Amino acid sequence: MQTVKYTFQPHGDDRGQLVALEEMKDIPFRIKRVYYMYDTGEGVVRGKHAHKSLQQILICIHGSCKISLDNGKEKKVIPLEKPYEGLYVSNTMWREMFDFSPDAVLMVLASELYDESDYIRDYDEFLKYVEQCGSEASGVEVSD
Ligand code: T46
Repeated sequence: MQTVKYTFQPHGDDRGQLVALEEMKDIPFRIKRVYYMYDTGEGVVRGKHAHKSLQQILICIHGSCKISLDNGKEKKVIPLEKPYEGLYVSNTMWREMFDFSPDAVLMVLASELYDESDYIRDYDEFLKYVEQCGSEASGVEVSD
């Protein structure tokens, strides 16, 4: 299973670093929403769901965490530990976020507004959904 991790271009000078992200340029979709999580407790696992159509880029802008992605057939764990790296998460990926460092701030750029009806929270339902969708799943093209 292939995953897409972006390395963004930091604009560094003697004052420090700055990363700028523009929709449809650095980010492969129009950004409709930004949210972030912090103060995540030790041992906490977040996520545990997939989406019907939401695409996202996850950036751990401070500290570190791990993301587990599962396409229904294979699973992969991707560490996020650099503020200039972004992990693309397509809709039909079961995702879990875990192993947060105490100082971790995980920021998410999302292609849609918040919509509870877009969530698939039951794993068996997710497996049925990916089976039905097959190659129709939308998002960034990745080949094995
Ligand atoms: C995802 C992963 C990576 C809102 O009111 N608006 C929002 O935009 C979001 C994202 C959440 N909420 C509320 C809903 C819940 O009462 O915030 C609370 C926590 O949300 P949730 O339990 O869904 O958080 P995570 O960390 O399990 O999942 C989130 C996103 O919801 C999800 O889309 O892909 O991060």
